[in-house]
Amino acid sequence: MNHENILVETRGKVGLITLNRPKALNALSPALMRELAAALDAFEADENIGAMVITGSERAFAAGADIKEMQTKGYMDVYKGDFITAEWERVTRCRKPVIAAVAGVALGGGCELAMMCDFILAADNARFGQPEINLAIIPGAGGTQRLPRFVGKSKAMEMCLLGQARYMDAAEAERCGLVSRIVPVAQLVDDAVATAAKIAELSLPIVMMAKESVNRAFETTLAEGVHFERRLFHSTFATEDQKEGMAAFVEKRKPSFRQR
Ligand code: DAK
Repeated sequence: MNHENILVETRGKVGLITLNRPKALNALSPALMRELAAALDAFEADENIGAMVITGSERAFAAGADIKEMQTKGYMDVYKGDFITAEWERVTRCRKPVIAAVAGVALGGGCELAMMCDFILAADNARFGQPEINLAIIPGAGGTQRLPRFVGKSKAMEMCLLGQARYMDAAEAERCGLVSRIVPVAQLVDDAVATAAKIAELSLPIVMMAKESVNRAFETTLAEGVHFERRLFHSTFATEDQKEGMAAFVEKRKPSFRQR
């Protein structure tokens, strides 16, 4: 499929999506989000893909939703049209792992898109922020909800209330758990793809169960979450891959998973 706002490639078992609107610092237009959703659909359906990476340029992961496209919209436009909601939520519905590889700015919707992914690898030049308040709007793609879960109430509140006056650099983002690791900017994409490739070597159904179980932690009580994990854990013993994984360990060989 031809895309105008993203680049899509396959590296081994990894699907790599690069946001590509350089003149607008990868501002997230409805057209871009539609293309991103379509690319994710295709990778989700592709049996040869085990994990995905979303990245941007060295200057910008994404500078937010496209302000120029939003500028003239009225309440009835965004409410009745359910403003770009379906495409934005596509990332959160992926069952295969999705890694955000963030270099440069991840602002507003860009920060929110990164947080929708399963984890964030940050380049050493990454900067995160929720500047919506400076436009007299509030975060609209989960920023007020996901950010506190990552960084706690104080930092999230400060970022959402101070906007442009309170961006977070990569070191702080790693310190407070927003990103899993910092990588030199020149190595970011290769590192993210190598990380995704390691996941893609594993048993996909088991990877999907692990992802589902971690995500349940954000939606439920501890007791319910542990119960959910236990049920999934038990079900891993119904898979051929569990037999293979344990046999390979005992026989001191590399497992050959059949994804079943
Ligand atoms: N939208 C449109 N264009 C943008 C943009 C954006 N968000 N960010 C940058 N650009 C454009 C600039 O207008 C400029 O275009 P030209 O003037 O050259 O035509 C070009 O990118 C380069 O930007 P600058 O000249 O400003 O570059 P600088 O290096 O000086 O500054 C910057 C970089 C990232 C600090 C600055 O551009 C900036 O502050 N950008 C705006 C950041 C921002 O306010 N982001 C939040 C946007 S609101 C929702 C989902 C999501 C959202 C809402 C609802 N639903 C599902 C309901 C999200 C909302 C937002 O993200």
